[in-house]
Amino acid sequence: MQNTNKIPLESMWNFYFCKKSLAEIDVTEISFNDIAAVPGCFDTGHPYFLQRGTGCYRTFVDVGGEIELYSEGLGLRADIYWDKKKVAEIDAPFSKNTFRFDAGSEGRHELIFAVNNQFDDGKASLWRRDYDFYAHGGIYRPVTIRRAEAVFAREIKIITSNIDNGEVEISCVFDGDIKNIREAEIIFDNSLTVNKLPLTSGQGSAKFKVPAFKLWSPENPALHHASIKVGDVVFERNFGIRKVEAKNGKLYLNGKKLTLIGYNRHDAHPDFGYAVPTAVLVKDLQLLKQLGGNCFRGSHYPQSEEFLDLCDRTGVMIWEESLGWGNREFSLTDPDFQEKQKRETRKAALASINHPCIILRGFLNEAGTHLETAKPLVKALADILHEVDPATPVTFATDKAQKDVCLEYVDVISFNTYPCWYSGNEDEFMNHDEFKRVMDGLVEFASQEQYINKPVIISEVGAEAIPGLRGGQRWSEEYQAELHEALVRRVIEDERFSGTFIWQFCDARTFAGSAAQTKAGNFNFKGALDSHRVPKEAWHRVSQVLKEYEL
Ligand code: ADA
Repeated sequence: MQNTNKIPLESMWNFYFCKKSLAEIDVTEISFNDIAAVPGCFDTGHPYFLQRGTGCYRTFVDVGGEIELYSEGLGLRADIYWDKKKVAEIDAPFSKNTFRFDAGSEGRHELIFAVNNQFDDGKASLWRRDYDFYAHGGIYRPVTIRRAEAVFAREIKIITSNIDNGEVEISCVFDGDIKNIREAEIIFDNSLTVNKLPLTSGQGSAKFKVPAFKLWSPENPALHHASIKVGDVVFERNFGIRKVEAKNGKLYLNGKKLTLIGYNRHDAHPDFGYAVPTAVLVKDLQLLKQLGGNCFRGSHYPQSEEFLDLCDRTGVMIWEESLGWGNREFSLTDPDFQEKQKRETRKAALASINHPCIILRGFLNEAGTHLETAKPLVKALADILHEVDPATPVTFATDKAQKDVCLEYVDVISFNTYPCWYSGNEDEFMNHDEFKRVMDGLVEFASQEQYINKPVIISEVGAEAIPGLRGGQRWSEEYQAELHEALVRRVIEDERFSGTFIWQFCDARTFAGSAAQTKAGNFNFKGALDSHRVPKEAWHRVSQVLKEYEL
């Protein structure tokens, strides 16, 4: 989104909660009796703690004429009202949406977000009650309002085409008053050269060499900037020049073999839900870099613009995926679920297309990919990601291991596996033979001819550790530390692996009574840090192990 014409919005809105569905809400009858922060989740604390219903947020905006309202992400769904009239609906959590509409005459207008967090138990539900992460209600990410320009961008993609000469391909789709527009003028990094991109019906793509280019890498996360002028409107975009390859069974970044060592990270905090403030985002990146880690998997949903910008700037590599978790056949074959998955996967990839930190794109975590009936959707989603972002390898995390029948559609094989936690769970103490048996089995499977050229990642592995519990037995901090150490050593020393994302970065709220293996105390305690980012023994152990290797 360009940075001009932005209308400042309050960070404190009026608020009203009720245990009704969106359909039952009549915004003309709401008496706003409370206040709430935006972004913010209403169910993280008293008096709405873990309540389910509709939180109505209201603010006032001084504007008029055609406007663009950008909602970067909320959950689980919302109806948006302007002066008591519904102007938009959002039916997908974490979905990035822009709405253009006439705000009416210049003056003060009322904006209401009615946000609902009740479960949809239907086949097409994008957040089922058995998902192992808490379905918070709230406006997770920023809401932005701008005065609409005559021309607006549906797509601006800046994709690296040659890392040797800094060449990028810029592809644009503009809309609005484009009938007399024949070209866009592009300036890189405030250089004096004006590059011309021919446009036909608002669309066009061309290759340009970026002057004095620098490659983006974890060690040197160099960023570039493009000002793209179309008519009188200027679109500003940051981007990076980098090349990610999945070939010969390994991952490469800018021609150099990659070993990913990092964590699965929920963009969550017990006090803020999914509306994680900047200070926590920076803290998480600082902790990972201090440890010697180099990546996060954004499990299991699209990441915030802010977090991706920070990862671009700090060189932390990201696996981004659209929202899906353990979806079974009845969803995977449901046309409505398929349409939502395709729509949201495309939308998420397009929204984050210019972030060089994203080195893997995925979808459908632990879906029923052992089923032939899963193939059409898996292929469709992989095709969408390859079409939207041809420069980033595609994967999905499977827990079906040797039974998976959908790996042909992706560039990278990613195994979620829990040796010595879900398998071998009769052992009180870490069973290294069991760990080796499981890992050897995955290597053998992935070394078959049809898979040998695909890189392999251990996308999840871990154990619960109750903070402070000691003794070396299951659920203790030492048990988790021993497992994380065994994993990191195996992944670094075994040529067949290109890396691992340990499950998980920090403890995160889930559900006690769902199919999510009934987690103790409503938390998933597999974090290497507790939910307030205080290290457990496993964090220190991995830090020590990483110092032994020159990654
Ligand atoms: C799965 C899932 C994670 C988490 C993990 C666990 O692999 O992908 O979201 O639920 O298991 O803790 O069991």
